[in-house]
Amino acid sequence: MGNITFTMIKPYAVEKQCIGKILESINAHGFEIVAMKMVKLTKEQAASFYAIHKGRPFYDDLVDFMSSGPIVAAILKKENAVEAYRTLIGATDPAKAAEGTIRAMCGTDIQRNAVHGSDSDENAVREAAFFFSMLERFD
Ligand code: FUP
Repeated sequence: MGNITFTMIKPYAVEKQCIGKILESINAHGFEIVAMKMVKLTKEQAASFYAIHKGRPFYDDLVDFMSSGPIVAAILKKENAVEAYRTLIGATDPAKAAEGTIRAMCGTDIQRNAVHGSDSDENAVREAAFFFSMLERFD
């Protein structure tokens, strides 16, 4: 059971001025932010990050969307971080996400669903290393 997870505040949630609300919820639920940056991914970088979804019907649209504007990337630290953060963000589709979750609060639809959260310890490690060097993280 790992103690870090990786998150991105996606375009549109950034555009909707939801950064503050999301970070406040993250801190209020006991996650420590141990790395953070605002960046705009190129199409190639978004394609590489989401390579595990290659071939799925939504892949091309997802890559276009995730490279359409700035995102906020962060590493979060907490005991059992991956599972705890998946609970905090709610279901992939904001319409199905439980009340009070980040996706229910700031998501718009299944693509513009406010945030990404790692789905396993292995992916958390891989995704954190995709965005942050050893000099940029404090976990
Ligand atoms: P999640 O782990 O909850 O982020 O969901 P998935 O791994 O199933 O999907 C990854 C991302 O693909 C989602 F955040 C949004 C996008 N997606 C779509 O755009 N359409 C879909 O039907 C499913 C996922």
